[in-house]
Amino acid sequence: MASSLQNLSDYNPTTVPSGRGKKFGIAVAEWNQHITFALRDACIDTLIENGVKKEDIIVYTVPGTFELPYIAKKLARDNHVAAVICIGCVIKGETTHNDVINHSVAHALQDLNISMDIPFVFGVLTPNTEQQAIDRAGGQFGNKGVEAAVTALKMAVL
Ligand code: DLZ
Repeated sequence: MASSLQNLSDYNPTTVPSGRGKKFGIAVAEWNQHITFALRDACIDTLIENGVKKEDIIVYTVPGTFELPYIAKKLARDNHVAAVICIGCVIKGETTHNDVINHSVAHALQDLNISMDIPFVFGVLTPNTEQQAIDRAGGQFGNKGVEAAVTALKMAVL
């Protein structure tokens, strides 16, 4: 379903496992930080709302979305986390950089999902326009950071 047909911030709390006692990692890109930091903050709030202690959320920041898989792997290796949430925003521009970054990051994170023992969540926005990103970072279609946190909480108990 397109995110324009559902609100990314809507979830049924009764279907979300508690994160009490668990640690979570968040890797966030600085590029488009007016978007990514809004996703990060909503992600943190949602984890806390669902029982995770603030001190059990480890946040690493990297320059761009392309760097997310490297730091996500390091975060998983160096900390006893139940899941790593990767947050970025690659906006389509005049060149094909967005295709290159989005595909490589998606593949790298999927490889980590298969090769490591914890889940890695794809919290990367891939919009065609900045407005589409704003709409999904706390705007009219909610906040993808909430969706990413809920996904991590659900995956962490599987
Ligand atoms: C270079 C670049 C460009 C053009 N656009 C974005 C973007 O929209 N979002 C993002 O997260 N990062 C972008 N980057 C930076 C790359 O992710 C990466 O940081 C650099 O290519 C250095 O490896």
